[in-house]
Amino acid sequence: KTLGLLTTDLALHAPSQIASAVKSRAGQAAASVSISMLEQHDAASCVAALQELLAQRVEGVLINVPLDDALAQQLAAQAAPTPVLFLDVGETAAVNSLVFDAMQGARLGVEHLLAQGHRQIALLGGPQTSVSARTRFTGWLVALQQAGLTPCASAHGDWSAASGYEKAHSLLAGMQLPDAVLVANDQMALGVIRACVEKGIAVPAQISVVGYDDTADSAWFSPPLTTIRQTFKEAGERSVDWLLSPSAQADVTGQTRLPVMLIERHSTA
Ligand code: IPT
Repeated sequence: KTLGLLTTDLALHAPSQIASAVKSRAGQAAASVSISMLEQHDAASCVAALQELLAQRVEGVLINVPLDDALAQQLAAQAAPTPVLFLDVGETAAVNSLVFDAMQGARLGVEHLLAQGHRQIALLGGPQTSVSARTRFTGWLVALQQAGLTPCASAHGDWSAASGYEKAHSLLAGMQLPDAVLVANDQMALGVIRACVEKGIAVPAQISVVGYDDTADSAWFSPPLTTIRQTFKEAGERSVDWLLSPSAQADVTGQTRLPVMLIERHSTA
């Protein structure tokens, strides 16, 4: 059996860890995985990449690309009757999906900082083209609002450590330093911590930093990163299991939401 994986940039840690889990699980089931990586997420690139995978007669396709509802639905229709499972779509997309609960993750990050007494909280979101980045950002805003707060500053990066570093310089440029920064992924948090070190700002004594992902390196950051864990291995394994199961052939669509958890390390206090 052969499965297809259509993925966003594998230079990013989260998608590469998902791809790794997909490969291993498929291997255990004696299935092979044909991987197609997209540099652009526009409709034409997605349609062409999916077409190439389907031409290889794959028996099911996993799509880990941030997609708005209409494009996700278009791709599912293009692949039919080959089953497709989406890993990065919103809850209103009429497709089969397995996603992490982004609202829960955002809330856990905010609640953790509030419990430590922080009130001046800055936000560093992911790219606004990504549905998950938008949901995390909205989740933070809502959770802050519920506590009667608005963010003292906000910015958006592109998920890379370099963008986290650059945006941190603007977030930390004001007269008054924030108490804390919520960052939409660990790679950007790495850049934020580096910017703090350069500015002589102690993490966590002067600023607490919360990441998002808990990719394999995050426990080795300096200081070890407090972050929201998404279980990428589980997501990869469950996706493969689903595609290889009879449920993938059934005509029902639905979203499975995996819970996330806060991992408290030493970048917050
Ligand atoms: C999401 C990661 O949280 C983020 O760090 C980035 O790598 C992004 O993927 C790339 O698309 S996880 C995704 C399954 C929502």
